[in-house]
Amino acid sequence: MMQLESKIYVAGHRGMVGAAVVNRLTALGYQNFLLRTRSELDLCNQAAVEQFFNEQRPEVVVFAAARVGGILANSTYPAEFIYQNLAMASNSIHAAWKSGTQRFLFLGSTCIYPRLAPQPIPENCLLSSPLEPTNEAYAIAKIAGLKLCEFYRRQYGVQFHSAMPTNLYGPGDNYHPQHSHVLPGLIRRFHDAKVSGADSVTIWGTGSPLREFLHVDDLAAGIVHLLQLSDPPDLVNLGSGMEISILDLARLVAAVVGFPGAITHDYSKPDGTPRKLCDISRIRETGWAPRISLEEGIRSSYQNFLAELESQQLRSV
Ligand code: GFB
Repeated sequence: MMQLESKIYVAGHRGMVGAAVVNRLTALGYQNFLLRTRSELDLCNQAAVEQFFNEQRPEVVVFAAARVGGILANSTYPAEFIYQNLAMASNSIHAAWKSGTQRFLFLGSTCIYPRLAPQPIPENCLLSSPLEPTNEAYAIAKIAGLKLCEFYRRQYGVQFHSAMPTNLYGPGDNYHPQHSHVLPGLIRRFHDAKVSGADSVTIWGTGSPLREFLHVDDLAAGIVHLLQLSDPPDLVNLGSGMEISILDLARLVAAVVGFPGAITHDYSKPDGTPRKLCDISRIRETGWAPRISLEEGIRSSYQNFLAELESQQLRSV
């Protein structure tokens, strides 16, 4: 089990998820972090990863490093999404096992589940039918990662396990107009429209797909909670348990930002999977529950966005 003095490697600590995990652990008194930026350690480079693990020997790893993006980035760059995510996962999981890491928490995404999975999505429907095509590349890499953990745990008795977060948002999100996920994409678009005095804002697709959103601080609490379990599940969903249509989400963002105009549609953009609500009963049974409501989370995210914009720290890649 993780102790206050455990040597903890948070892979991807500069990203939205990794940064939230480091903050949460720090607030709880953990201090012994191993952190490497991408330029210091390229997780796609097997030799460099093996050297890092051999020299540093982390006891606990939280694997929040990934090539991520919204629906358009996923469907435009499938080669990068599958290759980079597969390489990072297999290099790190294997090197961690070889160097004696006892605990490894791998983070995936609920897009690993079939496109037409039963709703809410239970963990046991993994690999039961075809994936959503817009994010198949990312999903395949993440499925490989969670299976690596499962098989190393089964064969070698190490505590390697996985969590599948639903769509995330929060401080440090990526606000790129094309590459981002829907929530930061809409915050940026409605904000720009308000500032420029535009009459309308265009959202992608029909607006009818249903999505579930989890604030990254709730996710970080869930991750730390999982790390503190003595016998964590191999695979567990981490979500809010609530869903909203993309059109209603757009209306909510418009209200928070204070944009009074109309909402129009760009039907040339993909809708993606029609519905993606995860079943969170497994994590709830272990004693974790989300706390931040969507409206509250969007309000604080808009404040973060304004502060990041003001200080020229806004991520847009
Ligand atoms: O968040 P998003 O890009 O990802 O899109 P997915 C969610 C929905 O919002 C889709 C619509 O139906 C989009 O068509 N949408 C409307 C927009 N306006 C916008 C906009 O301005 N930007 C974006 N991005 N979407 C991703 C996967 O799927 O979810 C990843 O591709 C990952 O692999 C991630 O799993 C969590 O929920 O469709």
